[in-house]
Amino acid sequence: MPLNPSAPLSQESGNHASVLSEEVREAVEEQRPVVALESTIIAHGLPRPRNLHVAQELEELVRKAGAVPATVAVLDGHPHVGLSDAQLERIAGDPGVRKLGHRDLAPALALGADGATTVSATAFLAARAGLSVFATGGLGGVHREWTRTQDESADLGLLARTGITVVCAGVKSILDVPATLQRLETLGVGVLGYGTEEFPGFYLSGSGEPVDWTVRTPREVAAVMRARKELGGPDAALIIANPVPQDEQLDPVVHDRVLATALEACRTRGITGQAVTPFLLEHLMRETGGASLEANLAAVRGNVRLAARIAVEAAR
Ligand code: PSU
Ligand code: MN
Repeated sequence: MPLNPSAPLSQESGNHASVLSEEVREAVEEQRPVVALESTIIAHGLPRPRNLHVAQELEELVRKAGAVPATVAVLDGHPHVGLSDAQLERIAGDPGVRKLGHRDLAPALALGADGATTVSATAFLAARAGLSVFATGGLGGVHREWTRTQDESADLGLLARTGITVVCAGVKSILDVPATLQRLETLGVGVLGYGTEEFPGFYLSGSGEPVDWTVRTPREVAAVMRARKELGGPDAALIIANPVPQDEQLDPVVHDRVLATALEACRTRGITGQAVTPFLLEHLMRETGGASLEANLAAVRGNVRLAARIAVEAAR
């Protein structure tokens, strides 16, 4: 094994090009708890310079809970699992960093690009690096305009064939939540409500949609992960849907009003493709005077804390 953490490292199950930080590599080898963190939320989901502070804070939350943080990103065409402080600063500070879904990884590697990884690309790289727990804010999903745009996040298809546990506050409420839940069912992706019988609503504690299964402790989540392993599958993700605390959610009335104007602005300005989600998040942040950002951050913090506790429990 090369000791230089910046040298590309082949993983046991093939010639995966991912560079694991030394800390992450050791933790994986020793089967200690590790939590994967995505970087698109840092580069494209939060305003600079607060995004860097958040990225650092999230890593700190993982450490405090006794796990190793592994933020995932592509730098100079190398997929990194676990970033140094300087690498995290690059992802947070450079406006030229691209947004990479899993289909973008091969071109980004071949062309030596820098990129932040979405849920789909992060789950792909994290699972291949041997990680089993991942935390984010809200997943991508089926957009409300789907009949016109056919916009469904690549997150769903990738999660359907990647056996990783993803802690999130549901799917972003800018989406068609019932349609997304239906797609997750069709795709065979497991959904567990954490301490709730209602699927969370990202900025809101609840979406109004029920979940079929409820778990209440990290130990219960770890037991589900173990049962899935014993069964030998299915090879789909397990979503732990963890609501933002009620006293930190966005005011539902404000949410509904501002969301309507955001969707309208997206339509009239002809925003499409990868730009849609960052546009909507940014619009909501501006029009709520920053309140949506605070709710988003509260959700992410809660998810990262819970993911670390699950990773600790799963590593026992
Ligand atoms: N969660 C957040 N903020 C974000 C995202 C998630 O709180 O910015 C990102 C994730 O990286 C997710 C992506 O994968 O949004 C979905 O983008 P799209 O809808 O274009 O697939
Ligand atoms: Mn999309």
